[in-house]
Amino acid sequence: MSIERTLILIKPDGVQRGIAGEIISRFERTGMKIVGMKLMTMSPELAAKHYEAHVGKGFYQGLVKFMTSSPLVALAIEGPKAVDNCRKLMGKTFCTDAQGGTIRGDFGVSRGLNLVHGSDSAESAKRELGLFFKPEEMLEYSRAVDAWTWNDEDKG
Ligand code: DAT
Ligand code: MG
Repeated sequence: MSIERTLILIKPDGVQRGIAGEIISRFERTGMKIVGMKLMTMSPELAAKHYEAHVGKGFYQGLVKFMTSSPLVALAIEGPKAVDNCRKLMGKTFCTDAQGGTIRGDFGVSRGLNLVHGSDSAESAKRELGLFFKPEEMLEYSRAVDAWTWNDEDKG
């Protein structure tokens, strides 16, 4: 089964710059399904859990300060190979390195202010979705267009 769920965050810079909607649209227009969405401010405690793999790195404190400084939009997104597909749409970590056509390449110029987070593996996605969403906050629903968006072959 290759229908996956992944965590996407529109980071505080995306919300402050008024491009959260445009960024969400990049994911939405592929046909992937938004199954959870909320505007929230990340607490230091949540940031510590979310970024536990980066504790001790030189950029860690600045990263947590940035991520907790202002509201972000958290999304749970579902679709075939959603984890890798979302990473592909995001582009490389630093906007300066990200290809045109990607979110980071098209909307940003910074290293750290890179607009968007996406889980990097199925395991991270499971863990990170659990940090941001209660099970009942991720909805199961069908759309009339689903049958024209992905089919049994995509479900692997
Ligand atoms: P990604 O967000 O592409 O998964 P990551 O998980 O390696 O990248 O790092 C998490 C965030 O930390 C990243 O989006 C931006 C910031 N970051 C990573 N490496 C950095 C560095 N060398 N200098 C400044 N910020 C960095
Ligand atoms: Mg990462």
